Amino acid sequence: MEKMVFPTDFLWGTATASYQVEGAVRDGGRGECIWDTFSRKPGAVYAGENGNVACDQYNRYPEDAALMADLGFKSYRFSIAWPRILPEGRGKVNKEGIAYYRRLCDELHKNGIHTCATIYHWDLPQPLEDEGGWTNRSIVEAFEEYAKICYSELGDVVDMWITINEPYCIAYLGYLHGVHAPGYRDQKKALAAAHHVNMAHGAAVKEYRKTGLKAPIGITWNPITPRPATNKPEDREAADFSRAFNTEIFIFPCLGKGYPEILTKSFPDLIPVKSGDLELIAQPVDFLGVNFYNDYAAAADSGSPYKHSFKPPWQDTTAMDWPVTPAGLERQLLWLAEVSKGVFGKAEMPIYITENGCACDDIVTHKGRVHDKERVKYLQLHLAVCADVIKRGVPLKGYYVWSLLDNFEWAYGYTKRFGIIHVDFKTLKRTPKDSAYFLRDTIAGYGEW
Ligand code: GCO
Repeated sequence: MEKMVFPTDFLWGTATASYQVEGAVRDGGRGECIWDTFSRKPGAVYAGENGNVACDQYNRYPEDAALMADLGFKSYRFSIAWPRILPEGRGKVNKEGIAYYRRLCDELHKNGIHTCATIYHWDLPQPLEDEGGWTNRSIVEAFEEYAKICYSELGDVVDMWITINEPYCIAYLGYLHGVHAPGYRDQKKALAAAHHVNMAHGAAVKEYRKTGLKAPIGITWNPITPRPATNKPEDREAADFSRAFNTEIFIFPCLGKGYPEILTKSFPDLIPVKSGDLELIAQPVDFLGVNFYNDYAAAADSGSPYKHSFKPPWQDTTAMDWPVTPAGLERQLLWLAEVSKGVFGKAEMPIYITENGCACDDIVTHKGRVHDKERVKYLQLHLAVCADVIKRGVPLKGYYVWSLLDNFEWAYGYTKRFGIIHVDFKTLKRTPKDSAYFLRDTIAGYGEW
């Protein structure tokens, strides 16, 4: 069996997000967010579930930090809840919120764990959504104000910053497909949101540079880079369009390449760019974050304005019915390394996988074990790709498994388990799964596939 070999300084981490794990939504001075509202909307979330309790990490973070340390993880990617810091979205800072994240970071450091903070992972304060949320250009200044408070209050305990998690999901799941909060299905809103999310990222990085803080700052995308379903020209065109509409609209402006012409021609005037916007967006970052779960094949489909992507029938799927496509990760990392080469004058742009993992129908046995063999296999396949592309010169510097814990999987509620640690949502008991022990051994240098 071939051993997995990674650089000795490769950053191994686990990832979560505030609304998905913290709970305590009415404690510590936290304000309402759009997911509190969306969860109350009939039919929006499975069985009306919500993040009110989630994994109660707000109170149980010492136990979770100790679990990470026992498994040998070096970093923890969490997100800061905007409504804990600014309950009204702007204005009065909630000191209890600051205190929580300082406690969390201190506990992680006590366990020898590096802190990676995502400033925004979808829990927008409801008062800001009431003003139009990401469709209102004023959100850029609001996010800038919020980010500046994070830097000033937490800059001494955060070792790595991510401005925004998955602009695609914020703009398209929230305002185009309507399956995430706030739940609109409106192309004009979605494209305006896309632009304002890009601007907010740039504004936050620009302010960060003024602080003199030394920790690296970057952004996390979930690139969609489907392969053509066949070698027919129309399928190749469909794959190119899908990549432009779903991915390059977010990545290219941040890398200083502006919006792809195929989009500005397809949607004239729907991306509300004003003078200076593109310069603001293209602030130099220190790394790029990639969340990868799977990719698809794309085929021409005149019925779909966004072109048609689908799962070839022969591919395995996870409990989310997402295909298992490690070759897609290879294609995506090679593509991103290529498009980011030389950007901002950097010889290489470090890349981190800031999320990768899968949902499985996990069962705790009578002996208190979870034999999640499908997840171990998924991780083996995708880590094998990581080890391979590093050897081929891709500047991949770290890997965060999604997720540390089973948690609130947005519209699916608690029905989809992504954790390497099982959570009994009645008792909140944590049980490491076989995949946690597989990763422990891989981090220690004994992983195999
Ligand atoms: C995302 C989010 C996570 C999800 C995970 C599984 O990437 O969509 O960052 O919050 O829970 O991806 O869907």
